Amino acid sequence: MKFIKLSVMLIALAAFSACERKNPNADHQVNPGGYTGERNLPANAAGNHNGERNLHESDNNADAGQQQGLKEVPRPQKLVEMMAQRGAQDEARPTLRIVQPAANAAVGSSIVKVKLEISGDLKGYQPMKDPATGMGNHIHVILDNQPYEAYYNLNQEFELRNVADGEHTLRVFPSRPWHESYKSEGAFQMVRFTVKNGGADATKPATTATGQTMANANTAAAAPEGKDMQKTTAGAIDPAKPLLTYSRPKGEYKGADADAIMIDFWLANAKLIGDGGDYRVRYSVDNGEARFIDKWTPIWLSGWTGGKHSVKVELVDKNGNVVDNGGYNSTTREITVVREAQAPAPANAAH
Ligand SMILES: [Cu+2]
Repeated sequence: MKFIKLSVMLIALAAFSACERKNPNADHQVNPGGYTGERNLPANAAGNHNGERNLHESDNNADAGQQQGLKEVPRPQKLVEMMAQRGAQDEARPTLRIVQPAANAAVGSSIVKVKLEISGDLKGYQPMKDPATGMGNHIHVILDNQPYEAYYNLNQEFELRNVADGEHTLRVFPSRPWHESYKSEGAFQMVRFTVKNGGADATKPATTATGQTMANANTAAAAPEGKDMQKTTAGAIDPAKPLLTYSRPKGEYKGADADAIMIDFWLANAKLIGDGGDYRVRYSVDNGEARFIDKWTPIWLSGWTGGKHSVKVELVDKNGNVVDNGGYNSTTREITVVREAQAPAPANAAH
């Protein structure tokens, strides 16, 4: 029995590494975030090259009947390499200041201009979009509890457009090109403000989140970055209470980017139990089994099937109760995963 297990393991590992070697595109992906070790992993395939899972299970029936077998995987190698190329940037301790809107400001327009200042120990970190790749360091800007928007050029204001009348919260924190947030003290900032008689168009459809693509990606420098907002108002947030800010995943994941999808969040006023505190982060995908994150670091999950998925991330206490703070500590987002296998076959493809 032991021998059989070992053989299965060795075969699995061999297939796994062969698969990695055969992957000539791995080094040419423009988009980071791709975990190149398990490309094209079928969700329920028996005898697949899912080496890790086979190590722990005597057969493959554990996921039978389930839609997908998500499992935690290490930080994708692509990101490890990018971090090495970035020098000391990932050890930076950036600090943000929200210059505008001022705390408790009343804004008489549906276009709310956001002005930020970055300082702290930056170690070369600077938000900026690389025109060639459309990527770069950026700030995550969050109105109320909507999906974040990416803000690259702090020399220009960012516009939150079509913001509804009423009270709002604005949350910001710096992020890496692959959307992993900086978690040092002072990186996260939040203000509350009110829009009065702003004249937002309530009939305007809510903006669809587009992941990494900004609407004005290719326009001239004169056009400010910005985005139409959904019609929301602030939760009843106590800024002194534990607060989890949902950041990733968001939008659409394609190709190698869908192989390992990152869950990342910002924690204020709360320490997780693995960091010596009292709280846990609970997540579930497609209303499936709840799992826990007990240290404040991003995690990566592989094994996603194509299609839409819901991701729920919550801040809970030791008893598993959601910590109430204006409703922001339990957030569910829908993401879309496009698997390569789903791409329409060329017309002349034999099979
Ligand atoms: Cu981002």
